[in-house]
Amino acid sequence: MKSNTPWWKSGVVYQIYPRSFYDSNDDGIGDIKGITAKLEYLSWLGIDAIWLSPVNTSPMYDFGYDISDYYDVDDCYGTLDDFMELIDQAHKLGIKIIMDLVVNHTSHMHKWFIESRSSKDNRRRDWYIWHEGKDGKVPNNWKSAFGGSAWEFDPHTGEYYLHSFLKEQPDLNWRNPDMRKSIYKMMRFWLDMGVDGFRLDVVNWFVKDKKFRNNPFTIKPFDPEKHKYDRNRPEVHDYIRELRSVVDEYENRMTVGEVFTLPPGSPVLAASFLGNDNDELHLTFDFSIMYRLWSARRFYNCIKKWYKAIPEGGWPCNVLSNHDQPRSRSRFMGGADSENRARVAAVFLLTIKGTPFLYYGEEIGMKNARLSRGDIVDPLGRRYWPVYRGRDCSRTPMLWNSRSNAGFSTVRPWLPVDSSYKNINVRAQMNDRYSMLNLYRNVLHLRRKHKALSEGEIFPVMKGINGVLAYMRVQGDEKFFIALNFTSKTKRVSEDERGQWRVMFSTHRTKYEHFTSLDMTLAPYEAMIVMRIGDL
Ligand code: ISL
Ligand code: CA
Repeated sequence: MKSNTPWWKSGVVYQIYPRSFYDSNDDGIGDIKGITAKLEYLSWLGIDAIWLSPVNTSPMYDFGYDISDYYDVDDCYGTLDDFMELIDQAHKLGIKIIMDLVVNHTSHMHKWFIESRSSKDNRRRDWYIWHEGKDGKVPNNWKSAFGGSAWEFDPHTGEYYLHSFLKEQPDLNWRNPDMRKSIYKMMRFWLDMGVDGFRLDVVNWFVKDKKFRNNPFTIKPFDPEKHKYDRNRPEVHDYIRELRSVVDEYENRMTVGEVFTLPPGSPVLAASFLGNDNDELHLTFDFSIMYRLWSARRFYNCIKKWYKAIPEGGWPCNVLSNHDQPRSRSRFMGGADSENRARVAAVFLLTIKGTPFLYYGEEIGMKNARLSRGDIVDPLGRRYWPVYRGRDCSRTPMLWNSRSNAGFSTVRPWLPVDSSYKNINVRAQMNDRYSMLNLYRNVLHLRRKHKALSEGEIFPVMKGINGVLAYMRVQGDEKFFIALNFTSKTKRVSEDERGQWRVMFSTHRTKYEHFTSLDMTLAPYEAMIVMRIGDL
């Protein structure tokens, strides 16, 4: 029977940072052909969709998050033909392709901005956010996320333009209808080509206060203000509804929004972009878990708040790592326990309710690379070193095998390969049934086979007190019990549910072991998935 559930609810998305996945032409930079070459691997792994960080033409001040041509692919990644070939080959394997839509800002080298800054009466002047100075100074106290004022003076016309990030990333003016029309036209270009959807970069920052009021001032490292007026303005929702209607001209497409807030994260804000009755984005990221330390109780509280915030008809989405944060394996710490923790986290991510997003390398337990100042290319790391080392440590090349450069490239890669590659790599882990990689693969395949694990309702059983998290996933006749021991001690699990249960996956015991009640002892850091197979 074909299920009516859309693919983005039951599927698993795998994020690729294209620069670092696989280099097909030996220039040290990952590229589109490299991704196509590794599709077989991803299909073997069992993912359903790929989200590509930006591949559009860019001067790379922010490694692609500064786009100078929305209609083309950057030379360092290949050609438009390579991209079409990637879509084709991926679709043949049943894998969807999601593009990054970076439309809060463009590159300062985008032709729209070049026109906009050319004169005050240019037809594209108002496509960006221009303002005159105040008493010879910046218009207000808004700060760039990457440091300093968010305003840059442009001597040519004597006004300031707004940039929420680098000065090489001027913010677009979403209040301008012609600008929006051009964005929608560009989206249709990619949707017509067969792209399955978009990840919207900083979607909650698109609209700024009309009156340009000062933000209330509070002192926090890297972020010395509350973003009351330059982010999260209510009008943004009107534009997101408009954008959604463009995507809805096509079948089966998906949008996922990056709703960026500082720690502790905000599930309520993230959920607000799901709209009423599904009229805004299909999915949004809540980063609360990424900001939490390792703890069953904290993880439980995050998902509880997240689920509670999701509107009727909405669907959660869960993520442990991305290209902006330290890799989860390293964040969980735990020294010698870090691999065990990463395994528990993997089973958690793949069995809680919501669409999981994996970050390349997470499936082999990749760690943050140790980099020195000379290696750093991220503008954030260069600016704040050594207080903040930037994002390069989680963007290093994928570890494919134990050969030189971990099989990523035959020449020196753009960022160093992490020194752990002799032990942590795809090739070695494919051959080891008990590896992290095979854990991911097994659980991904189990999810595919049993819809309760992907689409089912979730019912908490043990809420993380005492280090154990346990829950049921239920759909139709299918019922699964998942138990996760977040600690290095054995733990007893006991739930009054008689019946015949069978172990479908465990980090510690053999598959198909049977239970007649849910009364069991978990080994340290054991994660297990059991299925109800009948009455007693
Ligand atoms: O990465 C950050 C600091 O660790 C965040 O402040 C980041 O700026 C925020 O997550 C927004 O990120 C997105 O937009 C940025 C880009 O640099 C990020 O890579 C992207 O994910 C500007 O486009
Ligand atoms: Ca290359």
